Amino acid sequence: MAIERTFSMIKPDATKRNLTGAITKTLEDAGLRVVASKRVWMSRRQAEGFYAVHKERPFFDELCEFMSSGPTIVQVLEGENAILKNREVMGATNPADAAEGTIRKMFATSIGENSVHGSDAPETAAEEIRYWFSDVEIVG
Ligand code: RTP
Ligand code: MG
Repeated sequence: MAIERTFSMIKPDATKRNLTGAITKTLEDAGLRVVASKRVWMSRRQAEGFYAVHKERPFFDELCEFMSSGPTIVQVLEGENAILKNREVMGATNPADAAEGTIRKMFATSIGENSVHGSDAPETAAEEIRYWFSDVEIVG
């Protein structure tokens, strides 16, 4: 498996509880490398653009409200099989279903405020990285 890049976010519920370091360490301990990182307080409009794929879902408004309610850390992670590996380390969307040792099991408070985001496929990873980063901001 070749080295791959994925897009990750530490969501406002986690930055608010000062969990940026703990979550990043969990990602690093799993073999993922942070090759780009910045702290953003996204606007409602940026949240709606990022989550456009979910715009018909019943939780869309709540999700965009939450994601623009405080600071988020946006990151590019690199490693072998990075997309799947990151999804595994994150755990299930609903923390009640997440496996022991996953970020969402350890830190998430609800299905909505679930501490992290991670791309789900190579195409979405490329799109999501491009949404938040220019090439010069990614230093491998
Ligand atoms: P993500 O995209 O954030 O990595 O999470 P995911 O793939 O596990 O979940 P997805 O189905 O893509 O949903 C995106 C985000 O929307 C919020 N959500 N709320 N209230 C609800 O029922 C509900 N369902 C989803 C979560 O913040 C989820 O991560
Ligand atoms: Mg998703």
